[in-house]
Amino acid sequence: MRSFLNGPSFSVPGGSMEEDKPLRERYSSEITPEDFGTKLAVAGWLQDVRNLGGIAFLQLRDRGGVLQVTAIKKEMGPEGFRELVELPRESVITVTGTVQENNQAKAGFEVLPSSWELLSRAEVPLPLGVVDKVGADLDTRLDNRFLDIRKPEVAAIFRLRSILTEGLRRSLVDQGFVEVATPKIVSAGAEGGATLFKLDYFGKPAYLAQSPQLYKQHLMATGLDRVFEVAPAFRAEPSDTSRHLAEFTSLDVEQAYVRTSEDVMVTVERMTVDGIRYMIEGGQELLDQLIVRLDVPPQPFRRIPYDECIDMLRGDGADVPEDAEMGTEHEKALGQLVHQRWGEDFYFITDFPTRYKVGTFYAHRHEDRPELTGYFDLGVRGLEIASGGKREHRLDVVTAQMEEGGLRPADFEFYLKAFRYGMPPHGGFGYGLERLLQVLLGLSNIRETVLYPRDRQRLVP
Ligand code: AMO
Repeated sequence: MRSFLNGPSFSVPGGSMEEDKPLRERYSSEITPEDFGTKLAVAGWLQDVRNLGGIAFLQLRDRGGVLQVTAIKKEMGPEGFRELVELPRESVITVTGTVQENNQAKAGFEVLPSSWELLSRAEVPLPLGVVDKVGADLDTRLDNRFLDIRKPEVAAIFRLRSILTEGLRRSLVDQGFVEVATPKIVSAGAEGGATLFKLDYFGKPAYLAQSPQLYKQHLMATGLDRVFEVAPAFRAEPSDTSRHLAEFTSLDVEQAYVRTSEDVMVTVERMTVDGIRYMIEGGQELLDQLIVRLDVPPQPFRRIPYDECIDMLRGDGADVPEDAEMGTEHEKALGQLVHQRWGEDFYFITDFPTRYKVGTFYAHRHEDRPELTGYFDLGVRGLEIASGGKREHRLDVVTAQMEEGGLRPADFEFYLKAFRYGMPPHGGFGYGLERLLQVLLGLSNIRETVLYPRDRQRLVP
């Protein structure tokens, strides 16, 4: 610790009195007028230095914000002053000094240092500026993610993500769900072979889980009755888009004794509304920082049968071929139409035709109209956030649906076994956490919502 009021003192291993001092006693945001006149330790990154010769204004950034350290050459001595003001930007320092009111400083106070210590010297030049006005491209930002996240507006995304996740969790716990953890190294996929990551499991073929689908259904045969999981899901997505990741966080829910998919939609709706309300209440300052205005969506969310969605799109002049499923462009257009027509952003597309869900062997089909499933998607402003519905819980029917989808029931024996000895009717959904955050914060690329995104190009950092 450099102390220039009581003569120089240096860090000695095992050390001096100074060594016992905490590196930080307050975050910048915790300092109040009550602290004026007291001596405190603050710490963080040296964001900027304005050196006027005899006096220098240092901006010290920590998790809570930025505070000003005012260095006066006369008091520090020329050597100590020079050492401090010439430190490279983004070096980490701790400063002990007196807090003093100063209306010229942005925070309304400054710290007059009596000692400081360099904790980590930053190399020059920085691969990414933290306070630069001109934005770097996303790839440079992701390559230097630790620096990127030092920017308060980027950190805000991850703080909001944490609050949102907690809000969603709380809602599910309030609704009687139990949080579970299922394996991510699995023997069979549930969402089609095209996006499976294969791996070698002690000489046997295995896969990274695309979804906890088979396990969450399996758990319906255990009596836990209502389960949820927040965990990574892996998809070898063939193309790079702004809404797909190779590793995303899937919030999965499964509940027993559902009559129809409507019971599941009620859960989705309540969880979504509770989660957003929690984020608005707990994260208003962060939302303001990102200039995002959010309202709790009105309930109930509109339910629009798939066929009606197609009619709406065609009525608007879209070319939706008879035998093709709605594509991304159609989903986006539908989001706009729903907004224009009803001023709503959240809506369910219900009753997906069976022909588009043949791969989804676990979907329950309507008894009276087997050409339709009870499956739904939750759409938000043209982005699919969740999908789910009532499952098929009858062994013979689920086996037949598997075969129809080109799968071998023998590969799913562990799953089917749970259907043989008393499987209650059930339903559930998979919900993309990053997609929800992307749409709520109006981010153009889903990668913005992930600390270290994984896609076809990116395995590092
Ligand atoms: P689905 O495949 O529709 O359904 O996935 C559910 C939700 O997960 C999100 N999602 C993704 N997010 C980012 N990148 C991806 N590559 C990606 N793929 C999916 C979406 C999507 O709506 N087992 C079923 C769910 C169920 O029926 O319970 C399933 O996984 O938000």
